[in-house]
Amino acid sequence: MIQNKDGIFPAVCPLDCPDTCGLLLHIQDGTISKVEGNPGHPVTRGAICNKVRNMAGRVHHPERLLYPLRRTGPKGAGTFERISWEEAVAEITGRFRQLIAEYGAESILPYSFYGNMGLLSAEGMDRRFFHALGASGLERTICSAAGTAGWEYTMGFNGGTSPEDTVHADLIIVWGGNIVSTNMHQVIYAEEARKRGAKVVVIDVHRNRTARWGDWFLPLYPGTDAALALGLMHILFRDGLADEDFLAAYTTGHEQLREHVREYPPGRVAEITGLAVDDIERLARMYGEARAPYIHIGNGLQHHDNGGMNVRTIVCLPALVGAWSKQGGGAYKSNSGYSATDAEALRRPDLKPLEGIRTVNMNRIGEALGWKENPVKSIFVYNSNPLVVAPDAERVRQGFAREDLFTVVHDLFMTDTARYADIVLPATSSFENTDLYSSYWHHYIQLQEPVLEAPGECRSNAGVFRMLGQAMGFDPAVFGQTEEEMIREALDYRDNPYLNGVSLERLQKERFVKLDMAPQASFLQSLPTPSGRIELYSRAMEKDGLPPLPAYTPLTEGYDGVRRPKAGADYPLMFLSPPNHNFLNSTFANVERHQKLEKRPLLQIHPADAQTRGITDGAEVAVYNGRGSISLTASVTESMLPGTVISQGLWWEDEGLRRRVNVLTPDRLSDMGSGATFFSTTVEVRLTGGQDITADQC
Ligand SMILES: Nc1nc2c(c(=O)[nH]1)N[C@H]1C(S)=C(S)[C@@H](COP(=O)(O)OP(=O)(O)OC[C@H]3O[C@@H](n4cnc5c(=O)[nH]c(N)nc54)[C@H](O)[C@@H]3O)O[C@H]1N2
Ligand SMILES: Nc1nc2c(c(=O)[nH]1)N[C@H]1C(S)=C(S)[C@@H](COP(=O)(O)OP(=O)(O)OC[C@H]3O[C@@H](n4cnc5c(=O)[nH]c(N)nc54)[C@H](O)[C@@H]3O)O[C@H]1N2
Ligand code: SF4
Ligand SMILES: [Mo]
Repeated sequence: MIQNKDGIFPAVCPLDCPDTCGLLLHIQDGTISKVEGNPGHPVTRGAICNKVRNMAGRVHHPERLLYPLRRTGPKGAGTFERISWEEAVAEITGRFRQLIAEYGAESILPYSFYGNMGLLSAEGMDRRFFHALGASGLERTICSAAGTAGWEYTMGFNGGTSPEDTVHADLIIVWGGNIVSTNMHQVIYAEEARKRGAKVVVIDVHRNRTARWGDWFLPLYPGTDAALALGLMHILFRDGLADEDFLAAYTTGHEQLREHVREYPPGRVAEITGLAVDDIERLARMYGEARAPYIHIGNGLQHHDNGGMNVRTIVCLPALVGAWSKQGGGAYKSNSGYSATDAEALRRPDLKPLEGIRTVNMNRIGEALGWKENPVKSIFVYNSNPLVVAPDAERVRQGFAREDLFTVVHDLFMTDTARYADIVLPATSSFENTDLYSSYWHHYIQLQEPVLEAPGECRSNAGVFRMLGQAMGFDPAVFGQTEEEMIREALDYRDNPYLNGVSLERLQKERFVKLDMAPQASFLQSLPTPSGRIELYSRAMEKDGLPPLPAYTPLTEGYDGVRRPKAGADYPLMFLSPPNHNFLNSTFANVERHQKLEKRPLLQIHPADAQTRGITDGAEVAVYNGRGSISLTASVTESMLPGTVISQGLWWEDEGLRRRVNVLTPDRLSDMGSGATFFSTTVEVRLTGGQDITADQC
């Protein structure tokens, strides 16, 4: 029950961020007066980011949706009328029944991601509902699926070095991650390591905040990371810096790898990556001579055509030098494996009425909404804002504009996506619910209990799908479960020894409970790869039609086979669009305070590229390719490599302003894991003199 009183209450940050902070909410007269980091939380230690310090501005935003709405105007216009929950539920279940009778249940598609990371909000009643309905499945691969596949082929288990241990590393390589903005508590641990003498190396495609903080920044061309990792291996083997005992004890295929990396001498790697030979040599020596080198693998290098192989290749490095057996050494891409709960109990895939129900890849949503055969006739969006976050965004918008598509959007705000809905449902904020949170980085499980009264008629995801399940007449034993019952079932998971001792009772008392990390000590002895070892050579990859050894494959769009767009190409600039500091994906992009901090959507461009186009700092530019065009403000800066441009942050379209970066990004899938390839794209840029242009003019 809601405490409904003033005071200071523990809470959990619900956002899709590795740090999953423990918070303290100061509540006065039923509203949040202050948000601070919980000083008692062993990882948060009282520090939180600026985004969430301003969280009250989001939770109590005047534009929060409060009532169910029905569309009254054209799709996209944002005109709605208030309806009751009874009407909304009757309309949704009525339309679903009709569609099932006419087109089959697969014509209905859920679309969700981790707008709220709570297990019950993201993977609970919602999954049960769509399973029981027999709806199409969704491949939720928009974030880090490519890298997860690459990591798992190599390591088997979806987990690596423990965050707290990284204070013992003496070399920290931040590779394709902007952790100053995206994983601030790793920066705090790295600072502790630095005090003990560690060096921080940052490998990225532009001088981001993290590069400015690190000791040594190595700028390379997008999508060339695997070549660099292969070059480092070449030098490690060549110079006798490999740990032969470790290789013999814990890996497969090191002899084949040794032969293979002969093809990647520093000169060739320099040509591919744009780095200097001396820098490649120096980095290899630093890595080979470090006592406990640690690599943080970010998302930047995963959002590419070759994203899976980038991670697969980089994660061979710790094995080469035996870093896994040194405290603080090793690598991290995700630590989700340690905190895995009982997904089957929670999501109940057994409720599906049929085998072989089709799945739709969330990166291909634009295309899927255009399918003529077995068309998608209804889409139910929650925990996500696909019009802004999904690639090839203009095609996505066209799909959502289809008159015959019955669209439901459950959100806290009238997002760009919600404007296209037939029915909009108001969502609670996470602080109004009971939910369970695990981190994909640290090892603490946390419980959120409601500390705020839900405003208006807002309902949680669990509440909405429980109600819809009951209205559809689905099994009351499944759709009548309380949050507490679901949490208990999720935690009661014998297959994961790390969950040992984590219970609802303890969470209610202690708020955050550390996983039992004892099994990690024998991590190397029991890797769940086919061989039980780190697979430098992977037969599983071979079987799946992939190169069995780590490899460098150039990006596909417009490239010349090495790394540059082809000479004379229509779209000669590589375009990157990673997150910004003050938004969380597209969350906060509608909050004025956060907008002001980001000022405006920029296009960062190297002076040489700006000059040849007559572009000066602050000029309005059109950025375009075959998919569409957006308008940004140029920021001419040496932080970029020539031939690459970047726009950070997922801004909303917001009444016709054309600044959604995903208009330009491809919906191709990555080499493995069916992941997103947002950053493997090319564009051209030109001055607009403040005038808007249409896609046809490009
Ligand atoms: N402030 C803030 N924090 C966030 C988010 C946010 O939107 N804002 N989003 C959250 C989410 S969902 C995620 S997945 C994480 C993502 O956070 P990170 O793991 O930090 O990943 P990105 O920010 O996508 O990219 C990191 C860096 O990789 C660079 N990059 C792009 N291509 C390449 C390449 O080919 N090679 C190399 N070496 N670098 C490349 C990008 O330019 C960027 O500087 O952050 C989470 N935290
Ligand atoms: N160009 C480009 N595109 C990208 C990326 C990039 O780096 N570049 N990053 C990609 C990555 S890594 C990710 S993870 C995705 C993220 O994509 P999304 O998961 O769509 O993330 P958000 O944009 O934050 O949208 C989350 C939505 O969920 C809503 N929400 C929050 N809590 C709740 C709740 O309890 N219930 C309901 N019903 N709704 C809620 C929020 O208000 C918000 O509108 O974007 C991807 N898109
Ligand atoms: S967004 Fe990340 S750093 Fe900020 S409070 Fe939430 S979990 Fe902590
Ligand atoms: Mo993500």
